Amino acid sequence: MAARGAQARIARRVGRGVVAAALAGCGGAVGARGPAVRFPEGFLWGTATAGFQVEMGCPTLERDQCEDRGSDWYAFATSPQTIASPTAHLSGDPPTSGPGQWELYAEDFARASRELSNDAYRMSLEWSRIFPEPTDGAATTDELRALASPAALAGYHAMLGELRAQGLRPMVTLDHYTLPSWIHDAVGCHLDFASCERRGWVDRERIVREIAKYAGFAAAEFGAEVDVWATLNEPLAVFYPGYLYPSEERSNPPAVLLQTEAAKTAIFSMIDAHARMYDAVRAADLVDADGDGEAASIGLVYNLSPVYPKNADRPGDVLAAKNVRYLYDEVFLRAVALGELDDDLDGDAEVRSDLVGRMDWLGVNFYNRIFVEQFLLPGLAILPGLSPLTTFNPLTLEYDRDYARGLYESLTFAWQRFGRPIYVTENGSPPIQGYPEQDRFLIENLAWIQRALADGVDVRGYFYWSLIDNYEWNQGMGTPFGLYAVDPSDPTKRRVARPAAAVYADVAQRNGISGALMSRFPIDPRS
Ligand code: IFM
Repeated sequence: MAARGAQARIARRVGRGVVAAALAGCGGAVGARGPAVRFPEGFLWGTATAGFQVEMGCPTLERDQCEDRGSDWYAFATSPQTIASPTAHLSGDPPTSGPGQWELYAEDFARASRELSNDAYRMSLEWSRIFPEPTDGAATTDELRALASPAALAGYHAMLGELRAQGLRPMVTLDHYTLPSWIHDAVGCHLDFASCERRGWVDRERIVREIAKYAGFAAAEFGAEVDVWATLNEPLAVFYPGYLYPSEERSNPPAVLLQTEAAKTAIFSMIDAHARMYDAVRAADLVDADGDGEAASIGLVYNLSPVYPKNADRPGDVLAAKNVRYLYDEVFLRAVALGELDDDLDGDAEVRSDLVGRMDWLGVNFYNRIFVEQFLLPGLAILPGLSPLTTFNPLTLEYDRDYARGLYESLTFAWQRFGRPIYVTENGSPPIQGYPEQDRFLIENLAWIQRALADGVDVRGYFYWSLIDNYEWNQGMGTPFGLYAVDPSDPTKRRVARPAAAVYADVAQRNGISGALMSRFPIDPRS
């Protein structure tokens, strides 16, 4: 994405005064004085969503026009067997109670553009919506097009066209957790992991081949509308709650416990998938949609959480933190960013040439830091190759959600270690007990990004998670992250701005944090 000039930013924002009236509590009239904290010219401001979480629940569209029931997540979240399973940790909320963005996208994008003064938007395509049937036999784009759902293609073209019409640069995630059921039998694998047949990320050869085809097809189909592509979202949140420790905090199909070999296979499948998706998008997206001279900029979205020992005086905890840090922050990113693959997780990696040079940017998602304790069954820790997967006790793993400095730590770590431009692709807090207040969280995190920028980290943009309340995976509609609240039981799916929306609008409009906001949320980002 090219940096925009100041004039373009000002011109685009003329007439977008919708939030001004709401800013009394945020520092007075926009433009009355410059921001106390400024972001670089051309810094992108956006929000992030994912298809499965926002598309379904349309107020007036026929169900079969709105709903995509073809994904593993749909099957996992709606099957009576998984809902009843204590190890699936499902809320029981149907994904069809979502905010209905498949129908309401135009008003959502208008909100992001006009009310929030955003200039970018992160969304995802649903693989199972585009390809409801297997693609195994198809080789060419034409053969794939014959299998693609015309309604899905038309729907995504309409969304992308609307984003661009609203002045929002699309960042498109190709795979945000969900897989088509024809490649992953979420229910069967949850109930009987040893003998299920469609094994998703564990069927390494098949999934890498098919997801690369899908990525190439999407890039050919939507390349004239999209330049910024993310291959996968948060691989860690796929293999960890999928194959090691599903929990109430997060489960992911197949949600099986301590399947370390499968977890390893899933990690290496996703590493291969990223590289092959990168190649496929690079080959297929030849159109420079935003005129910056680059047809495709391809990255990966990764969730980083600084990891600390629960008790720094206990050698077991210190070792557990070291291993978890290695597993969480190093194994995957080292492979996709540097091409260095540690294929037995022993800490030694070898360069694999077909992985090198396949990350144009890194998306950092930041929500919390983690405290870990040593694993209470020490025998497992000494099995060769398994120690990073098992040397901590998930039951005592603790999340600290009120630690904005962790974003700074994550950004500096990623920059120093991998040296790629960074977008903060997700960061947010739901306005519920146990989480920091949304507006304070936002400002504190932005202040720490500012410090990272001042220290030379190449951060190019920020995407708040999320624009609207949406389907929070196994937690269903009960963990609402939106800047706009959506009541799932309201048939109109009306969006209602939360106070943090005005705060974010103020920041985006100024391209900085006002003195008033800095003093309302007094923090010392230098601490
Ligand atoms: O809702 C999720 C999103 O899908 C991935 N990152 C974390 C968010 C909040 O839990």
